[in-house]
Amino acid sequence: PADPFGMIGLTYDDVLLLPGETDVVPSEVDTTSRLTRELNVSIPLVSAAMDTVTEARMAIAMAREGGVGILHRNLSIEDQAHQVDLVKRSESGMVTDPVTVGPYATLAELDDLCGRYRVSGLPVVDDGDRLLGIITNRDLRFVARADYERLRVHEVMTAQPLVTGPVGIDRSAAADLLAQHKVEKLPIVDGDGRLRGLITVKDFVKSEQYPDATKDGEGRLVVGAAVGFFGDAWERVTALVEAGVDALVVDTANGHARLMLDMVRRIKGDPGTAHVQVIGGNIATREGAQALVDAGVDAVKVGVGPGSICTTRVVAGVGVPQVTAIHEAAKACRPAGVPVIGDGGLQYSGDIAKALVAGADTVMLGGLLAGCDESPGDLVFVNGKQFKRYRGMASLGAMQSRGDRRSYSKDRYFQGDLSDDEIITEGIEGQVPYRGPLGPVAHQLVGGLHQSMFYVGARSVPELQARGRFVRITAAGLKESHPHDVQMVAEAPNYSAR
Ligand code: RVP
Repeated sequence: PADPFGMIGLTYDDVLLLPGETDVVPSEVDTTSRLTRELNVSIPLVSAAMDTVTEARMAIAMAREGGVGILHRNLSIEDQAHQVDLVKRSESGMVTDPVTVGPYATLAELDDLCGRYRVSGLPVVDDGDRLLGIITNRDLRFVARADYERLRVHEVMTAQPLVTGPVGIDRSAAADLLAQHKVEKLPIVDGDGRLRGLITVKDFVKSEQYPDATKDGEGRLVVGAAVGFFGDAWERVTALVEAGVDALVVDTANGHARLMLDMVRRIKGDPGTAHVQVIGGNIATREGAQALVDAGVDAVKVGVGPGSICTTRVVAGVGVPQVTAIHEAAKACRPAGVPVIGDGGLQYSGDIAKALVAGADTVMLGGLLAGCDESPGDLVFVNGKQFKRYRGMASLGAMQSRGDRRSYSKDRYFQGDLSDDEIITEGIEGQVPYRGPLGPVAHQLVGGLHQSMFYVGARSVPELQARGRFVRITAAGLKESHPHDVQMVAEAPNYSAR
């Protein structure tokens, strides 16, 4: 080509947003945005499909805050499908397919089930799904642990007649019944006495506590999950869809790959899976985005190499600085009405608005969320300070198999055919400061976005995308942007020096 260097690649630290005329108050802005063609989120944040970031706990917390979590795929198919199940059952107006127990199960088996699904009690049904009773903490309070192997559910449960509701009962009638009878769980039964759902007090409290939660048509939390396209990938797709997943991310380090496009078409074309939203990625060019749009994706995920734990750009010498990558991808996605997810490289809340103005509709976060309580992994203490482990999915730790646990992370980087000692890593293993629960962390991130929108004079995300303008800065400008010439003496909730 005449000009082998083409365009200049810019990233978050290369640009700032221009302040503009405004009559917007930060607290009044609306951060609702499009995750995919058919799914909206009230905060434009997505937690990364990484094994140190998103399992069910994080996905539940993210959806409650109004964003969404993408369950990582470095798990067996059953385990990942179970994670979807945990999120879908976590809370809603009504659980349509509640976990149940049979009358002849032992209390030890019941205890196992409750632990596995993190619930405090279960409806008891016979083989024909007819409701026999309910067994909760209350029934178990005076039973000695030593008797758990011996006693069976029917000996301890609260048996019929129970307070139940009819199929189709509305929210307020259900709340009235729960209050009137001072019970915590309301089984929903049909005319034949068959269990058809369960409504719990906890769900009512939760839905008041999290008014902006991301929910599906049945009031269940929305969740996404990552899949690949090698080996048993189709089995994974169908298991996740069966478990009720709302969005599948066909997840690879190079989304501009023929196999990737085939998988997108297959999911979109199969009557059993076509109703699920499909996100494709990652790409970092306009052509890559166009190929995904043409294959029929419902959102495009952008990012090759910006991740805080990623070494692709040094190991392979490949990538596009993230603001330019998002901007280029949006050129293909915008005209087609396909939302863009800016994945990786965000260091501070201000980067969210920069991503949106560059052309993203949501951003995916790894490092900024890995320090939260809800991310997998224990706290580590180093010199009296608390950290949590955070590693790339292309790090040695994530790509190596352990015991009989196979790594599904290898094929994200097209290295499924390499043995463990041949792996070419493209990521590192590290740690990030412990940040406590997600709630306050999300509050600071979204609060920063509110401030951006106020400065730009935008009441909504589409307005921000339309009005926002960049100024390119130099290294001196970046130095000026950060605190300088002062020693920090107190910790700020949303700033730490890198
Ligand atoms: P960050 O938020 O900057 O920590 O980046 C997270 C993103 O990095 C992920 O969503 C993923 O796209 C990418 N990633 C994950 N693992 C690796 C790697 O090992 N190279 N990169």
